[in-house]
Amino acid sequence: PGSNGVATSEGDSKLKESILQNLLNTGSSTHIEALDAKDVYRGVAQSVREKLVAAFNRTQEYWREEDTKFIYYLSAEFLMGRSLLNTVQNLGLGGPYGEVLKELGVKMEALVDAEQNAALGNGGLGRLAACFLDSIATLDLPGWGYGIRYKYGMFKQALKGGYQDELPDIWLTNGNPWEIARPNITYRIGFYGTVDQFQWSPAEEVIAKAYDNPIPGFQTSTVGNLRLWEALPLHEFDLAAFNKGDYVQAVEERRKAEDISAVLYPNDATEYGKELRLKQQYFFVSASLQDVLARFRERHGANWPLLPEKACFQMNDTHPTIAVAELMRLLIDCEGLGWDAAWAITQKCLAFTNHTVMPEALEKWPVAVIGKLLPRHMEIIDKIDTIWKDSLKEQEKVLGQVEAAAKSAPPKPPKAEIKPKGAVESLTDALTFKAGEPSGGKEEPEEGEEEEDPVEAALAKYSIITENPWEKGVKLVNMAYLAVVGSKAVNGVAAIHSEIIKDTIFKDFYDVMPHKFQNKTNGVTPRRWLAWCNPALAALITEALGGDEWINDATRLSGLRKFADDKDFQAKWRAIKLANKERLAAKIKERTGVTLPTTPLYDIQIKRIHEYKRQYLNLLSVAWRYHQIKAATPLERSKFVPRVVLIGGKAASAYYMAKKIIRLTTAIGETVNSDPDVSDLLKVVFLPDYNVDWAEVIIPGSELSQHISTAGTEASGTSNMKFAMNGCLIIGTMDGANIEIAEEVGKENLFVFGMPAEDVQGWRDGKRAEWKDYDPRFTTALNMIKDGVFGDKEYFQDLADSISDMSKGNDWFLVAPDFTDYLRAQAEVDKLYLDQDEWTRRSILYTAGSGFFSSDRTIKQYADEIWDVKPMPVPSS
Ligand code: DL6
Repeated sequence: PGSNGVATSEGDSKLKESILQNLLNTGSSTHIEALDAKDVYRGVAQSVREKLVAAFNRTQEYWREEDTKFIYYLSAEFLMGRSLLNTVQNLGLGGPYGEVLKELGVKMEALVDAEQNAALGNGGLGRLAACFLDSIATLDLPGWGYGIRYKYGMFKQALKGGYQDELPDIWLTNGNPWEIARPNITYRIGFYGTVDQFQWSPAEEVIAKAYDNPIPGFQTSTVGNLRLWEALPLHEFDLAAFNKGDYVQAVEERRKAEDISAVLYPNDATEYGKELRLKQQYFFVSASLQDVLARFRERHGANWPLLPEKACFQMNDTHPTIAVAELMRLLIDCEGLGWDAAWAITQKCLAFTNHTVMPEALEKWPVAVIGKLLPRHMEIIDKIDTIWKDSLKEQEKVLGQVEAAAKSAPPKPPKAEIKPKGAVESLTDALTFKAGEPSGGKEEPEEGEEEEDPVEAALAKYSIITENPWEKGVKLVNMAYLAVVGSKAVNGVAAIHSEIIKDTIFKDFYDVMPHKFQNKTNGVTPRRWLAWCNPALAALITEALGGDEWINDATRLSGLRKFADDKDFQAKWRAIKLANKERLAAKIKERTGVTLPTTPLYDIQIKRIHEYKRQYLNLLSVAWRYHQIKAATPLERSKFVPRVVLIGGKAASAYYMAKKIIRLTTAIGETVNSDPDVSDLLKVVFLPDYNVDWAEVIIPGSELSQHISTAGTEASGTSNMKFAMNGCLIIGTMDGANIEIAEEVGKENLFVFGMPAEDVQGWRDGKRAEWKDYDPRFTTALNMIKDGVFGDKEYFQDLADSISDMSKGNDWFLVAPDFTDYLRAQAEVDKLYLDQDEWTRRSILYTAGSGFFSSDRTIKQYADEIWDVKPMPVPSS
């Protein structure tokens, strides 16, 4: 039996019987020997599921009886990855299952690989949500995630001639043993239609059907929940149309409804399908809120003022922020509350996390789109905006501004349209914004145009509804502003990020309600990201610390500090790292066909491909390294520190430059890897279809990882935390959570470089116009790309242009000015790698310093400082 009381008390023979029975029940043959890996996976998963669901039912029943307060984590993305290993381990069943599977001659690793990834997320934000669910359950906090059961998750990335090819992620074909369908839990979700006397009559309706995904905590019998919604038609089939021979019409309603939960949107830089995306957001938010309110009503009737004592909703970025208007609508239109009462409840129940300052991800929906799809919500948002701005007129700070504005210009009739400050709507806008138009500054009214009312002008910057600076007359709802106004707390995801949002995107809101703003530095679960993915290192840590308590109290990892200088311990640590590198090399061979040596330094950058993450900077330094090797004499060559450079990540389908960066990586790989002059001194491989299960092999096998965003652009990063936990050294800028990692691990142990965040804006605004100090090594590397050393010269031209000649407004993410310092840091890396004892010492210190980055710590802070939710462990019976 496992250590948490969840595990079966059955003897091994009973467990074996249960596994065998399930193999036969779910398998494609009645002969065990004839079953393939997928059959065995399904059978084993089914047997684990029985135990999981029993504990899940006990937990949920207990929480219901106790009528405790819940946290509901609303997120359009949950990047869960695979479940079998995590569930077995979290339930404490690793031992018994391992034994029985061994007896049956089945390898756990083979089973693990037979499972499809649940990739219902794009990247950091979605994986963070998954880590949070793990910690919420482990800490016995009553909490559920709420999201969408996408039929197709994050696209699969293939390489076609070195270019990204996107394929659908068909992840449900073999069934999903980890979910429980709830055909009796359904809600109607309306769209379009008209509003008459505050009553909305939707023109279209779909059904949201619930699926529960139990989330096992570790060393506890608590099993939490992720409830995902599937969209279904109200009317299954139009028989009349069918009988008339109109077969398409007969299933039209089904198809339209199913579209809503069909595909996870590849984030950012895509403009298409706006309405469908908003539909998705409203669909899952409405279903989730209706669900919570229905349970509340069952228990407490119409005692709605009690709702904030029973429920807190955390809005994960702007995607679920329509919740502000929907909660108001449900309370007012469906439950009969007055505006003020509903608003007081809404503001106490909601909290908002911002995950980016990248303008393209800060959603702004055209008023026309919301007005058409959700007319009642548009009315509510309008009223929230008006009341909010009216309330500001009484604030002393604002009053001062208004008076000052009034003195400088006599009041005039209000202008029909208000110009917002510095709004940037899409990636293209963000990139053109640098050129300075429109500046967002106050413009002189054109002739014939009426001047603004100074009071309105002073209040405009607080407006939730703003005018699109790029399209005159088009009004937008700034969803982040709506969330800030409608929430009790607003947080950023790393210390620097939480400061930046107060100074930039939310400056005006911070000025008038500073009490709302907080920081919650991200974290990752040490279960999946160290204990389960790196079992050999985990065993060594447990041995050194004299127990495995670190798995749910990661602060204990600091106990490793005293082993950092111990030569025997270092040797064991190094041997494990090497074995992990070998495992990684084997996986790379399997997935790409490339054979890699395992003696070189493994240098890794895995994350979404984005200009601000600067894979480009990495590639330029690789080009420079290649140039140096080529130019060196054989004797000089023998002094190079061999490197394997691995880059992986997906580019949003419409992100032109990101796709070129992928092609540049593969092109460099093709040239370098086949050049006999280079031999094993340098290898460059693009890791296709980077996802959670890849990460679980890559991170333990890494030695150096790159987190090199332009300072001030990466909100936090979470892979940096996973790498640190696994003893991988970091080369990085002082950005996002790198700063806190440097504090915990010791800045001297990181390879830090680059312009600090506080200088970046000044540089962009001023210095870059006349900057000409290009490092000749930068120019050489860039020219190699331009001159076709890596082929595809024409294709790379605009990519190269985008970082050439800053004075023309290029190189927004400051690749060139950071290049020199980056090469310095890279030279330090090479030097240190020659001193394996010192390298290993630092590696141990990274793991020792990573305890702070456990998502258990993050979740405790959310629970105490925002949610006010208390642990509620299920008593052992
Ligand atoms: O907070 C999780 C994660 C951060 O670690 C990354 O730094 C940040 O880029 C990411 N943000 C997003 C937001 N994009 N959208 N939509 O993914 O959040």
